[in-house]
Amino acid sequence: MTENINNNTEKKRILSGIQPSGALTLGNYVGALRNFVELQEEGLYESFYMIADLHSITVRQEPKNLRKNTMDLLALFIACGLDPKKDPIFFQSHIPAHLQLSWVLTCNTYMGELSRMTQFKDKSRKHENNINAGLFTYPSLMAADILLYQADLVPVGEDQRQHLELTRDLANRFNNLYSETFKIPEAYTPKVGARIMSLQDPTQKMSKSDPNENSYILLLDPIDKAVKKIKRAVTDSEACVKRGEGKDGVMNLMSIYSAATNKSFDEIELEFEGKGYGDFKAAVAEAVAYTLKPIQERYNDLMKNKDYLEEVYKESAARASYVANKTLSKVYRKVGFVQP
Ligand code: ATP
Ligand code: LTN
Repeated sequence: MTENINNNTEKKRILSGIQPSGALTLGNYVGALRNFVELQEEGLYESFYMIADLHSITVRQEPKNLRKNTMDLLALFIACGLDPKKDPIFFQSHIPAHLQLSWVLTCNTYMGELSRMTQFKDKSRKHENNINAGLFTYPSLMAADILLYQADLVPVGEDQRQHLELTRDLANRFNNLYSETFKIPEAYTPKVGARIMSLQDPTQKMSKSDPNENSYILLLDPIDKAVKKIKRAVTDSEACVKRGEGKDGVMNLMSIYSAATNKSFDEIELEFEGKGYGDFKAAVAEAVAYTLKPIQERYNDLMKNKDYLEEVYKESAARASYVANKTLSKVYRKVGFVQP
C-alpha cells in the first residue's frame, strides 16, 4: 500500500545545505544561496535550509574556526535575503535524526557507488593525509539530509549533481526493498552560474579552499579587494568579449556579470562590442560590488545581534526536527527495529 509520504502538506518541499568549511565565495552565492532566496520569494515551496557542520568535519577543521564559520554562515544566509520566519535555517548537528537515518542508508549504499563519487576522489587528492571513512560515506549522510524532509527539490551547484543521483538511487532502493517511504528528489541547478570558475585558472571551479586567494571572491571580501581580484582575472590575448574556444576566462567573467545583472550572454556581447577587457572588467567589478555591498551591510548588522541568531537556530531546529523525526520513526519501523 502506498502511504501519503508528505502527510498533510500541500506545498512541495525544498532542502539544501552548505558546509561551514570556510568563508563563502561568489560561486557558492551564485550556484546555491541566491537560488534559495529566489525560490523562497516565489513562495511555492516549504523549505529547509541547513548548515552542514557534520559534513564539514570530513576535512580537518580548527574548532574555533568551525564555530565562527558556522555562525557566519547563518548570518550570511539571512543577509543574502533568506527569511527564517518563513523557513527554518538550522545546524545539521542539532538534529540527531540526520545521523540516525544516515546509518540506515549507509548500510544500503554499495562501496562501488561511493568509490565513483568525484568529490571523494577530488578531496582525497587534496587531503592525502586524511582520507577518512567519513569522507567516503559523506554522500549517504547527504542523502539522509534530503530524504528526511521528503524534499522534492534540492537547489545546488553543478558539482553536487552526482550526489543527488545517488540519493535518488538510495531512495528507490529503500522504497523497493521495504515499501514506499521516500519522495524521489530532483536537483535544481541555475541556468547561469551553476559552476563559477576560478579567476586564476578558469578550468577549475571557484573554491573557498583554493590556496590562491586571487582565484576566488569572498562574499565578505572588502569591496576594493574584490575589484582588484576581478581586474587581475585571467583572460586571453584576443581582447574581444564573446564566447568561444579558449576563452574560458572571459566566459567565466561573462557568467559572473550575467548572474549579477541578469543580462543574457547575447546582450553582454552586444554591450561590449568593440570594447576591450579594461572596460569589461570595470563593468564586472562594478556589478559585483553592487551585489556584495548590501549583503555585507546586513551581515555586519546581524553579527551585532547574537541573541537574534541564537533564537533563529534554536527555533529552526525545533521546526525541522519535528519533520525529520516523523520520517525517521517510519524508517526505523520498516527496517524492523522494535519501537522504544
Ligand atoms: P570546498 O571548496 O570546501 O570544497 P565549496 O566552495 O565547494 O567547498 P560547498 O559547501 O561544498 O562549497 O558548496 C555549497 C554550495 O555551493 C553547493 O550547492 C555547491 O554546488 C555550490 N558551489 C560551490 N562552488 C561553486 C561554484 N564555483 N560555482 C557554482 N556553485 C558552487
Ligand atoms: N554536499 C553539499 C553540502 C550538503 C548538501 C546537503 C547540499 C550537505 N548536505 C543536502 C544539499 C542537500 C556540498 O558540499 N555542497
